[in-house]
Amino acid sequence: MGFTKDKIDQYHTQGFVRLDEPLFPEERFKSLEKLARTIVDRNTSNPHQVHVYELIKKYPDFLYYIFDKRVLGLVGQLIGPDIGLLSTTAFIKLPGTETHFKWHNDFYEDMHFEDISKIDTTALLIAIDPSNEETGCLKFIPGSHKRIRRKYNQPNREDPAYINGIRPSNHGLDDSEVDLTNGVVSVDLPRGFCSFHDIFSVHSSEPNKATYERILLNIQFFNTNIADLNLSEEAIKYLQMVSKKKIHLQGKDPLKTCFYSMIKGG
Ligand SMILES: O=C(O)CCC(=O)C(=O)O
Repeated sequence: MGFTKDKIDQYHTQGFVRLDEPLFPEERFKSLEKLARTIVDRNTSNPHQVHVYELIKKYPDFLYYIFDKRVLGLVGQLIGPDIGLLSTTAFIKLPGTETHFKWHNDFYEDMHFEDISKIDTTALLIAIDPSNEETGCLKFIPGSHKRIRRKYNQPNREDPAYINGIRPSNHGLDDSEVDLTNGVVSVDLPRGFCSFHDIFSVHSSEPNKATYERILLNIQFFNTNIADLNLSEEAIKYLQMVSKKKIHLQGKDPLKTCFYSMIKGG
């Protein structure tokens, strides 16, 4: 298993790519699916906005699948062999709800933005349920990962998503930041399939119109080999501070892991 050269080129040009085969053998996927289902019942206090952040803190068994050699092999093809874990989130869209995502990317301005944004990152999406037109699959704007600074709408404090502590991306990018002239690509994922996107890729998704729940796991990784990036001393100190308690997965670990807290709500 692995990406062909064309697929890797597509990832770098367009900012996203789908693996055209299931991520795991069926038995392994079934055990991941069973674990993923257990989180739904415990996290539905607001059925319209169901995101479970810091998944591995609450459900450490997910790590077993993240350390899988297939996963690390694919990540390595996209961002290199030195890999840290950035964030783990489950996105659940219950049937009959309005949960959806306006155009956004997964990185918001924070301290040392210029430095931090030089680090290669990728987000793995695993479809526990089919992610398609009916359930509201992700739509990407090809090439949008090449621009990193973007302006967001101001959060509306009356919005239930805001009250529920949801990340700023839910309020969506300012219209001036959404350029659809290159078209939009829907990435359809059958059950058990996966895709990767650069976390600067602009994407959105519609509500789930099916009669069943749709769970999508989003696992973000970063390249821990930052030695050649010429980061400022302040940024390195900052990264060292925030990375102490994070998880190193493979290869070099110059920072003793990651910059998770740079990503709001990760
Ligand atoms: O759950 C969805 O449909 C959207 C998820 C998303 O925006 C993301 O994974 O960054």
